[in-house]
Amino acid sequence: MYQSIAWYATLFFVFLIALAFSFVYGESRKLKEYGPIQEKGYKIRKFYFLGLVAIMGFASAISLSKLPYHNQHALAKENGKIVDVTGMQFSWQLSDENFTVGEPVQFRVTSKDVTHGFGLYDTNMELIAQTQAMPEYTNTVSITFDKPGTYKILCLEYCSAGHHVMIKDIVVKPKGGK
Ligand SMILES: [Cu+2]
Repeated sequence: MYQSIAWYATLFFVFLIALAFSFVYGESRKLKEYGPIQEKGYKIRKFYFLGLVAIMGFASAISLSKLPYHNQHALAKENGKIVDVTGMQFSWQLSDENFTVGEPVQFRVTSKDVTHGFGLYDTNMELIAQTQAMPEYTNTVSITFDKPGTYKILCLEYCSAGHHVMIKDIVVKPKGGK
């Protein structure tokens, strides 16, 4: 769903930009006195700037509060389980592969060889968590699975010929189920 929203929003804004360019192109062919146009332009610029600040401020305030990272980290620190993840050409190794709905999990991600990208996809193949898998570094990413099913870990960083086979299925069991 988010992908299609992003897609249509992008199309819409590209269209707006194209419209603005064609307007500017059309206007540039007319000969007019420069002074009044400049004055008008400065006025528009002020409103444009303030409008932009207002819109961006509003969008940031709304979207930042929806970022799950902080909550997820706090949850995982309290009672989450730690799973060490090692990426290598061309597979993923997990220290624990038992996952249950509702249990906060902290993935500690590193790499044995080159840089990989740890991408966790839900049952609808939507990306729900990601971090870099880098040799000699450990990056943590926390998540609480909210529905059972088969999730996938995919490599998000091109790491040579076998990159596309770096896929691992992980099965998340329902709460209380076996
Ligand atoms: Cu890789």
